[in-house]
Amino acid sequence: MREIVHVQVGQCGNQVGTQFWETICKEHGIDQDGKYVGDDELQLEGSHVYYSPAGGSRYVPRSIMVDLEPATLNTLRNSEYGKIFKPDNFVFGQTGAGNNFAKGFYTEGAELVDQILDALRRESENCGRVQGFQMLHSLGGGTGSGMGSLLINKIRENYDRQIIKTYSIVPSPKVSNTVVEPYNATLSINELIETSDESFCIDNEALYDICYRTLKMKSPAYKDMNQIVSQCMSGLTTGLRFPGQLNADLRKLAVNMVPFPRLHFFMPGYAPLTSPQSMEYIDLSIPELAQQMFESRNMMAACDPKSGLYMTVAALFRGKVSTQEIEEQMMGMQSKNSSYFVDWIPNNVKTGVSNYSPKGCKMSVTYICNSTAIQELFRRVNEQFSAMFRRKAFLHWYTGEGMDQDQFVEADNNVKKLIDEYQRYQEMSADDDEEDYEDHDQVEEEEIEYYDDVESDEELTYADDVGAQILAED
Ligand SMILES: Nc1nc2c(ncn2[C@@H]2O[C@H](COP(=O)(O)OP(=O)(O)OP(=O)(O)O)[C@@H](O)[C@H]2O)c(=O)[nH]1
Ligand SMILES: [Mg+2]
Repeated sequence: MREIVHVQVGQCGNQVGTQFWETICKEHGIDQDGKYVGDDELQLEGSHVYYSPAGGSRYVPRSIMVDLEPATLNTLRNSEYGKIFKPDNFVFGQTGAGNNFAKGFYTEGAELVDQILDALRRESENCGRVQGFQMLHSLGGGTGSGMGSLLINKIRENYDRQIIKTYSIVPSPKVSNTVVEPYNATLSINELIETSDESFCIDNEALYDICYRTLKMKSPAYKDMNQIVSQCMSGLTTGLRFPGQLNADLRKLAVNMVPFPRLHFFMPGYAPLTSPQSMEYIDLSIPELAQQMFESRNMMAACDPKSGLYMTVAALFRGKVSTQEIEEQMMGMQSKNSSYFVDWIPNNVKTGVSNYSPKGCKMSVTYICNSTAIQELFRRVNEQFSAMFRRKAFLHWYTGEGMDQDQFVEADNNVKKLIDEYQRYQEMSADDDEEDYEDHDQVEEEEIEYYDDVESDEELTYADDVGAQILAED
């Protein structure tokens, strides 16, 4: 198993990251000083994927912590596991990106990016052979979205053979009041479409609903939501960190999960989702887990999988469970739900088992879905984007940092095209012949109503017209 370099960017990236590292340290038996205190040799076998061995038998997370302001990183440094990180790997600015993608991508972020790349280079040079990079960031914040995107582009430029995977936290008005987040999210999704190989969409809207509805929390805080994300990320990385067959490296995951290069946005899911208080009252069983897997309330993206079709699914069960029973249950669930799977990818559900169970839970399942239902998430962000962009609201903050309005048009078109691609594969059937596909291509291209890539002036006229129309109606 080859090494992974992890980068966490911005407030969200670092807050979620803090909990992710705490969770996996506990699984690997690594204490707050980086010392091994475990009792099972399995814990260390794959630990080099995420940890570098250091002097005095210490294990150091191969993690780079980045923000454009110092506060969040100071909190991280002083947290329970703060001392475990390498001090040189904290890279920060002073000003923040003020919720502005443009500051993260073009101005403030651009000034800091070389320092981050140096840290990345140092880490990669210390590895035998890096398999890839993983980034944890929000799509709503200026640093997470803007500098996160810039960094991914730079990593791609410098390391063209390695896999880039992102855990991208999608903004929701249920959780944040910052109005420009749909702009930041759209601009960064535009970059992720082209540059990342695998993006796990972790949606604050879904996390909020899970806390509020399933876990019955009255006012969920980030800490509660991040607890769920870290459980899920621990599950998503189990195949990389512990011996096993399923998704044992980042490239295998991409090869099995991504049927078309642009469609690499995954909906992760996790079961059981139970409040710690009720955990001891439920009798966990494999049928129960397999049942929960197909429910929308267990998805980390606020999309109903039954509104679309699964193209590919990978499910990893953890715990001392019977492989045969899992195979049987999964076969049963698939045949019962066969109408929710595309019929043109045979055997599109992969299942694996890791005997090492998560802390505090007898068994669990984490699964990755590449489903056409994810278009719901992109549609939601796109509608919020369009409502503001139609009136050019808040645009001056971005053009003030040197961005051009055409970049918004381009990003919006790219997201619309992505939505359309998901829709198109949802409608496709194994019986369509090849000619149909070609026709389909053309029809789709004509049908979509993109913003034109027009000169700024013409674009303005369009917006004015809309404004005028609304005024007239009033
Ligand atoms: N789940 C989760 N979401 C968070 C957390 N902190 C912030 N967010 C979300 O992230 C978005 C805001 O981005 P931040 O990460 O705070 O911003 P940043 O990357 O630091 O960028 P700037 O502060 O604008 O420079 C909003 O959508 C928040 O709801 C967190 O700890 N957990
Ligand atoms: Mg911040």
